[in-house]
Amino acid sequence: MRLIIFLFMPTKPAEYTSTPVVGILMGSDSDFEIMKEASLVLDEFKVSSELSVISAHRTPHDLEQYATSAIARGLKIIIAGAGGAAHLPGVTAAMTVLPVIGVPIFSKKLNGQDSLYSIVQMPAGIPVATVGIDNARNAALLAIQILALSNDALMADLIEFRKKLADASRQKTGKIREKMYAKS
Ligand code: AIR
Repeated sequence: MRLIIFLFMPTKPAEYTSTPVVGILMGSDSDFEIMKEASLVLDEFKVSSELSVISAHRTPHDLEQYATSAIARGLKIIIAGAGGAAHLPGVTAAMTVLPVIGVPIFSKKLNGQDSLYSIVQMPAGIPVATVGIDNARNAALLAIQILALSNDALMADLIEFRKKLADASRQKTGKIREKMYAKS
């Protein structure tokens, strides 16, 4: 998957260049190694983003400021990753009508299930689109899919990306047959 992303080159630059359109939040700098993947995918598609550490529990007022000013600052989508009692995506979603995509971060104590359930089990009316544990890459791809609905260049890049993904998957038949042959 990583290889595919880095091989992929957008056919032409998407519309977004300088002002961040995707805000990437994380509850702590300990989430960075996971959340930076979202930033890298967005970079590959030439979608501008900004990274911030804000905690729903440690800096709740900063979160309020961030979420309530997000639309005015030009953000279109927020990706939020947190671990443990991971309220960051949900609280963010409560304070903005922008789509929020939640990334449950793996936690040692409960194997990330605490993060996943905290993020996915939102009350009716305030959705958070939740990706798999540590799957910041999918969060970025989902953000790109949403943005591509109103951006033809980005949509063309996505279609190209999917073609390359399918090609790489098809090549796996040959690879496993080679392995089988090498063993016998
Ligand atoms: N966290 C921070 N504030 C609220 C929460 N839920 C999360 C972070 C991180 C975990 O707590 O998102 O995944 C551990 O943070 P730290 O700073 O102790 O490493």
